[in-house]
Parts: sequence; C-alpha cells; structure tokens
Amino acid sequence: MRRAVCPGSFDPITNGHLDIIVRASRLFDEVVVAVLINKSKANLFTVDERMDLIREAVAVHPAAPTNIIVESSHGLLVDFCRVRGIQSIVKGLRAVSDFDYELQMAQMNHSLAGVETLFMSTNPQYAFLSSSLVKEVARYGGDVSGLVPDVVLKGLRDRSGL
Ligand code: COD
Repeated sequence: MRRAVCPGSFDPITNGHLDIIVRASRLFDEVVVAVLINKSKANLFTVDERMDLIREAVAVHPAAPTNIIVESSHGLLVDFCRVRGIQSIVKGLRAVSDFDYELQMAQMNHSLAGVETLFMSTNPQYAFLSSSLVKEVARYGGDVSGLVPDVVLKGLRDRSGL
C-alpha cells in the first residue's frame, strides 16, 4: 500500500492545505494528515480542535476522498513515518521563499530515515495563504471566507475577539 503523510501545524487548516491534501489523496492509497504538536508555539486551536476541523473539512469536500485519515504526533516526523510504514512526505510549495527551509527539512528527513519528500506546487488561487495571515485578518474583522473551509470560518468567528 502506498502511503503518504501531509504534516503541519494546521492552526487552522486553510484551503491551501486542503487542496494539497486532496490532490495527494489521488496519488496515494492512503494519506495521513499529521497534526504535529510543537509546545513552543502558541496555537489558537487545540490539537483536538485542529484534527476535528480537518476531518470536517475533508468530509464535506466535493471530491469526497475516503482515503484520508487524521492523526496527531509529537516528536520527529520520521519516527511517525517509521512506525506507520509511511514512505513519502507530501508538502505544498507556495513560493521560492518556502523552498530553502523545505529543502533543508527534506534532506534532513531523508538522511535520518530515507523518507522521500514530494513537493506539490500550490494552487495559485491559494499561493498567498498561511494560517498565521488568516488568523491575523480574522482577528481584525477581515473576511476570510473562501480562504478557509466553512467549518474553520465558524471556528474563527466563535473564538472570542475574532
Ligand atoms: N498552499 C499550499 N501548501 C501550503 C500552503 C498553501 N497556501 N500553506 C501551507 N502549505 C503546506 C506547506 O507544505 C507546509 O509545510 C504545510 O502545508 C504545513 O503548513 P503549516 O504552516 O500548517 O505547518 P508548519 O510549517 O508549521 O509545519 C512544519 C512541520 C510541523 C511539518 C515541521 O516543523 C515538522 O516536520 N515538525 C516535526 C518535528 C521534526 O521532525 N523536525 C525535524 C524536521 S527536519
């Protein structure tokens, strides 16, 4: 079985993330979306909330993919891959500015465990999107509909002060 992981913080998932995850699900038998826990980062949504938002966004996606599962993990991504027999990491690339850091991580992960990283070019419609920008715009009352799944829109509105 060909399995891939789409890792990230997903705080929260955006339509840019979702586009990459759904496209990856057409290339692999199973795609595991891994919400990585980074305790040094201040997150808006808890890990469980982020996982639920991803599950709900996938469930209502028009492509209706059924081979996507959502898990969380702390520690090294390569350990997550090793335990689950995952051979590939799929990442989205928005711009050249993403590339330097992503290349470093890809080479480190390959050197640590022989896990391959595949880069998928972002849908131009979502190339400017990041979770942090979405949170900032929402915090100041800007309209982020069309940039995040509807369930995330609701989650952002429910947060006090957003
Ligand atoms: N369009 C397309 N793709 C996008 C978009 C967009 N608009 N926005 C983000 N993405 C993609 C990028 O590929 C990004 O890598 C991924 O989605 C996740 O994005 P974020 O912002 O949710 O997540 P990050 O960047 O905080 O995730 C970093 C990881 C958690 C993947 C990384 O730190 C990691 O692997 N941590 C685990 C610990 C580890 O193994 N460290 C050693 C690494 S060598």
